[in-house]
Amino acid sequence: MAQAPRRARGIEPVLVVIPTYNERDNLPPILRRLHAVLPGAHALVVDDGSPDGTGEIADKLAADDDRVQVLHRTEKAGLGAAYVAGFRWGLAREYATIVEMDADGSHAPEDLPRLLDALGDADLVIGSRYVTGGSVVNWPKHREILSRGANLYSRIALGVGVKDITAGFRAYRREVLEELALDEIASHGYCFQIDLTLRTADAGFEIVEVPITFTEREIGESKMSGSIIREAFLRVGLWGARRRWAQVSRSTGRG
Ligand SMILES: Nc1nc2c(ncn2[C@@H]2O[C@H](COP(=O)(O)OP(=O)(O)OP(=O)(O)O)[C@@H](O)[C@H]2O)c(=O)[nH]1
Ligand SMILES: [Mg+2]
Repeated sequence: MAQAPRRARGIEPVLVVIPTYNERDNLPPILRRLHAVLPGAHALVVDDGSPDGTGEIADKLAADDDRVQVLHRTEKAGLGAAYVAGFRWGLAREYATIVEMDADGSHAPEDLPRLLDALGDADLVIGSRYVTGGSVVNWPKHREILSRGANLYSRIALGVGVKDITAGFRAYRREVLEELALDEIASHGYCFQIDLTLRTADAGFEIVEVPITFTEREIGESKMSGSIIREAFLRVGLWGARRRWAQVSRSTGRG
């Protein structure tokens, strides 16, 4: 059956997947802010057994609010694995849209209605720091250099025209996640975002970036690490080399 034109496809119900590791003080306010702007949205907290008790706090919030659910995982297995588990949970239910959002306040729930509006004309909407109107607040210079460098490196290596390919504030139509081979995804850190963007673009889906203001966390600790940076650097380099090789093979008639 031919697909309905995008505009005719609804975006509700919406599931917002929020991965958490040691975010006990950040989680209650972020859920409050989410439901203040989008009272109808459901939230799925994916907690990796946070030692600070975030999982128990999430359970209490869920007990008081039918719109909040919690997925408990036993150990810290990285952002990518937490999102894949959350996506599967959402796909097993009737959600039309699945959102990725951090718990630490860097992604403003108040920006989410604009992301969802843009999904009327797209399959993936990325909340972008690096398109006109986007910005970053309170980031130390080295974090901005790292993020901009990772984006530039990814654009050159992969040839994908997305300005903020590492961004983690996103809205996917369920059809995209249904089509991507989620069990093949092995990326752990922010390279998970690059991986999914690449797969979404390669599958021919429409990607749109809308500007957001990204604010450095005020409470809790960043999980960014040397191994997350190394993972992104190596995987993006490998994907880029594979893409170039495929191009060369095609142009010389060998592929
Ligand atoms: N479930 C789960 N959540 C994680 C894991 N690592 C990070 N998170 C969550 O993913 C979100 C983003 O992680 P952050 O630590 O803020 O990482 P970041 O945004 O790349 O780095 P900063 O900008 O320095 O904060 C937060 O809500 C974290 O609690 C993990 O291994 N498992
Ligand atoms: Mg963060």
